[in-house]
Amino acid sequence: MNHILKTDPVMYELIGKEIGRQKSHLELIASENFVSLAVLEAAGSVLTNKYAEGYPKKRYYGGCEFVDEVEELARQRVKQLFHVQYANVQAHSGSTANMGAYRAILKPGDTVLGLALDQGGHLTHGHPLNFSGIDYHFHPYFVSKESETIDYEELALLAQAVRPTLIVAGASAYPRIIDFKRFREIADSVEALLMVDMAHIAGLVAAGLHPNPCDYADIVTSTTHKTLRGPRGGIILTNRQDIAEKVDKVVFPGIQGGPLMHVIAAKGVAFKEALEPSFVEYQKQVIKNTKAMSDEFMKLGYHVVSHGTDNHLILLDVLKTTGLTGKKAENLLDSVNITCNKNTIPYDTQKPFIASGIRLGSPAMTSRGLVETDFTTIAQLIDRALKNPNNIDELASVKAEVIALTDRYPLPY
Ligand code: DSN
Repeated sequence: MNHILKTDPVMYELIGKEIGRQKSHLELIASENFVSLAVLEAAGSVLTNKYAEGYPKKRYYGGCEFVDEVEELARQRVKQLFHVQYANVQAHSGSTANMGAYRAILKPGDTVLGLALDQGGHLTHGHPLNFSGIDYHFHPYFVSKESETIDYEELALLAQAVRPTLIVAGASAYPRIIDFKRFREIADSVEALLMVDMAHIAGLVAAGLHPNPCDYADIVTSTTHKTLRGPRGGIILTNRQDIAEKVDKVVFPGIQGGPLMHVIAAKGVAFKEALEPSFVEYQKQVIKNTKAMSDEFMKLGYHVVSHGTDNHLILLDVLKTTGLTGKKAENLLDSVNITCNKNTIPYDTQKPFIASGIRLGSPAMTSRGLVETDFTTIAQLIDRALKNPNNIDELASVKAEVIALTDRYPLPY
C-alpha cells in the first residue's frame, strides 16, 4: 500500500481503517468471506489494464494472447470443479449472471416461479423493483409455515396452476439442503425450464457437501465470492450447448462490454484453490461451525428458523426471544464488533427494513480458522449482548472478548 500512501493519503487511511475493521470484528455476514493472498494479488494485478471484449481467440482488441489463456484456464477449472460442460466466467456479479441467464432462456413477459424474497429468495428472483420483476412475470413460492422449509407440494401445485416457462431455485437466506432433483421433477411435470442460483452454497457444492445443481438444472448461476471464497463476481454454467451459445452472446455484447480480466484471473486462482483437498476440509468446518452455533442458540432458548441448519448459515428469530427487532439487534451487535445483517424470517410480521431476525454465517470466520468451540462462544457472546442492550459494562465486556477472539485468529492482510 506504499504507493497509495504517497499519492492519496486520504484513500490510504480509509482502506487502512477497513483493514482494521475486518481484523477486529467477527464477520458473520453469510455472503462474505476472506480471500487468500493469492486471490487478492490476482485481483490487484496489471490485468486490470487490459481490454478484451469478446471471448478467447475471438476478441475485438489486439494483445489478448495472455488474457485469452487466463480466461480459458478459469473456464477449464470451473468446469472441472462443478462437473459441467460449459462456463461463462465474464459476468461482473451475481445479478448480471442472473440477467444473462434469464435473457438466454426467456422472453420479456414470460412467467417464472421464484422463492419469495422475504422467505429467503433474492432480489433478482422477481422482486417488483428489480429488473427481474419488471421484465418477467414472477410468481413467488413459499416455505411451509410449520417446517419453514420449501413446500415442494405447494410448489408443484403452483406450477400446475401457473404453467411457468421457468422455475428458479436458490436462495440468499435458506439454511437447508435444496432438493434440486425434486425441483427438476416439478419443472418436468409442467415442461418448464429449471434455473438454479447457487451463489450462497457454491463452495459447499464444489466440496461435494451439497447436491450439485449442474446435474439437474438447464442453467446454473453463481457468485464467486461467498462460500466459494473467490473475488467479487459471477459465473454462468450449463450442460446444454444451445443455452451456452446464447449465454455467451447475451453476456457480451448483450449486457456487458469488456470483461474484468483481473477478476477473471482471481476467479481462476480461487477455482484452483477450491479443487484442493483442503477446500473440502474447509467446507466441512463451515458446516460444523454453523451447526455448533445453531445448537447453542437453541440451548439458549432461541427459535432458529427450520430448527437448525444444513449449510453455512442460520436465521435467528431475535424478536421472539429478546424483544429486539432484527434492525436493533444488527445495530447492537455492530457496537460490540459483531457484524451480521437483519433479515426477515418466514411469515415475518415486520417490514424488511426492520425484520424480526438476523442472518448469521460461518464462512468468513471459518476462513480465519475458528472451530466449533469458538462458534459456541460466538452464540453466547451474541446472546449476552442481545439480552443486555442497555448494560454498558456487559456490552464492553462482550466487545473485549470479541476482540480477544479475533486477535487469536489473525488475518494475513
Ligand atoms: N447480497 C447477497 C447476500 O447478502 O446474500 C445476495 O446477493
